[in-house]
Amino acid sequence: ALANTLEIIAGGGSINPQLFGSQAAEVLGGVGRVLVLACGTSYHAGLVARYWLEAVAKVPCTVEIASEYRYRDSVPNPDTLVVVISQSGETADTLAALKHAKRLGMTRTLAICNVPESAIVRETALRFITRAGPEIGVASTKAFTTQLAALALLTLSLAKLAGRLSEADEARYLTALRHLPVAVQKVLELEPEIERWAQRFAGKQHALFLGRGQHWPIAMEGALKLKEISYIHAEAYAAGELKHGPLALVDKEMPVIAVAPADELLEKLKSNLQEVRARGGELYVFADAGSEIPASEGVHILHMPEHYGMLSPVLHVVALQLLSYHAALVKGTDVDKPRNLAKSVTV
Ligand code: F1P
Repeated sequence: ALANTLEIIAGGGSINPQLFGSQAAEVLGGVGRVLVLACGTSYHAGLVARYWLEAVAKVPCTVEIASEYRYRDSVPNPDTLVVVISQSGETADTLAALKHAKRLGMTRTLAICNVPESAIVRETALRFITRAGPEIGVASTKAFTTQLAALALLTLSLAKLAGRLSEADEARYLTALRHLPVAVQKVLELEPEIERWAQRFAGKQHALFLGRGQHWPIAMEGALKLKEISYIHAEAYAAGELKHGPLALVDKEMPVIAVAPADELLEKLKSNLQEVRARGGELYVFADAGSEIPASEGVHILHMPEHYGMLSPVLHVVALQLLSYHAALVKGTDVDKPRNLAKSVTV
C-alpha cells in the first residue's frame, strides 16, 4: 500500500506541490497555519503530522477531533489550510466539521483520503488520494501508514513553497520516503517475536501505552488498535504524564508497551520505564536499532531494523499493529469485524 501511495514520487527528483491538485500553488502558497480535522485513526495521523509541520515547514498546526470541532466557537483565520483526513471519505463527523470550517470562511481545504469519489473529497479544493487499496478490516491499518506518507509529502510541499526546504534536505527526505516500503517490510519480519509477546496478553484485561514526542500519537494509535480488535482496555499516555496519575494503575498485572525510538527523548523515556519497573509493571519496549536498553526480567525489548528519523512513526506503528493483531488472535476475537464497530461511520 505504501509503495502505491509513494509511486507518485518514484520517478521525479523533487517535491512538487501539484501532487495535491492543479490549484495547489494557489491554495498552499502563503498558508499561515494548518487545522487538521479527523476521527479515530485518521485523527492520530494528524497528531503525528503536527510535529512534522511545525518542525519542518514551520507552520503552526492544530489537530481537532472532528466530532467535537463544530461545537466550539473557534476563531476562523483565512490563511488556515484545513486538512481533513479520512480513510473512507464518508465519515459524517469529519464531513460536518469540514462544512463548518468552510462556513466560517476557511476556503483553503485539502482532503487526504483513500476513496476518490467520496463525499469529503467532493467538498475540498485539493485532494491527495492515498491509493492504499480497500481496507478489508474495520480497523484502519494500511490507511494510517499511507496517510502518514501523504502528510509527510504535504509537510515538504509547504516547506518548499515557503522557501524553507534546502535542496539537500529535499533529497534526503525523498530518499527516506522512497525507501519506506522496504523498511516496513523489514518490520514485518519481526512478526514471530511480536507473536510470542502477544501470547502473554492472553489473560490481560488492561494495557498501558507510553510514548514521547511524535511517538506519543503512535502510542495512542497502538492503544486504539488493541481496544478495537482484541477488546483489551488500553490507554495511551505521554510518558511524562505517568507520575500525574496513571502510575497508580501499574502493578505486575499491567503490561506497559513503550514506543522507544533512538531520538533525543530516549533518555527521558528510559527513566519513565524505570518508574514502571519499580512498581512491577511488565515492559514491552519497541526500541530502535542500536538502542542500549538492556532486556532483563520483566523487560522485553524488540529492536526496529533501522532508525528512521522523522518517519520513524511509520515503522513503529506497524509493529504495534502486529501486536494488536496477534493479541486478538490469542483472545479469539474477529480481527476483521470487531463487535459494535462499523467501517464507515456515516451517521
Ligand atoms: C475514522 C474511523 C476509523 C476506524 C473505524 C471507524 O474513519 O474512526 O479510524 O478504524 O473504521 O472510523 P475514516 O474517517 O478514516 O474513514
